[in-house]
Amino acid sequence: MDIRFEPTDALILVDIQVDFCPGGKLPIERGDEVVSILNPIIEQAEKQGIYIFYSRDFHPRLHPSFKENGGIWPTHCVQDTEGARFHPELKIAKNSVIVTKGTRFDKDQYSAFDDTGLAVAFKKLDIKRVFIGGLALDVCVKETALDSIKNGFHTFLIKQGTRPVTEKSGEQALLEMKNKGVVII
Ligand code: VGL
Ligand code: ZN
Repeated sequence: MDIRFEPTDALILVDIQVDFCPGGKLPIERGDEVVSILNPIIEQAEKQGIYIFYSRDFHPRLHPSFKENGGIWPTHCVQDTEGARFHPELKIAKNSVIVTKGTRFDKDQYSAFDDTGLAVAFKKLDIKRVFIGGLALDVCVKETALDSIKNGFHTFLIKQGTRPVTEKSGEQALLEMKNKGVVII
């Protein structure tokens, strides 16, 4: 895919971490395939000097989203474990900014915009368009894209660069995003 970025664009790579890939603690089927699809886009963005934001799920052991703590997910992306690292082949660009989320003890944060201040940073940088890929389509990618729309950014989903937890909710997520104004590319 060839994206011609503009100076007021941002690229967000959502949660491309070891635990969300095959062999990880909350594996998404073929989740690792997004890396080879997104790396050339990251290179293009880097070449054009666009800011590239990498979100990471970074949970304390006591996180409320874990089944062992009454939540719905297997324990995953625990702070400072191997599973919380970015996929080893993911290109980390020169212009990269890391957005850490999921660190709170009182609630989960699926969206990279949820209580991170990211929208404020984007407004300061005069970001107008936001391109999004990563994991998982039906959870954190969806919520990030919907928050991006809510914050007034022209929002694009890089469809080939994302994978769902389940096929069915992935389809639903695409529909919901489209209905709310996300452009699927
Ligand atoms: C995610 C489930 C739990 C995600 C994070 O990044 O999509 N999914 N925590
Ligand atoms: Zn999580």
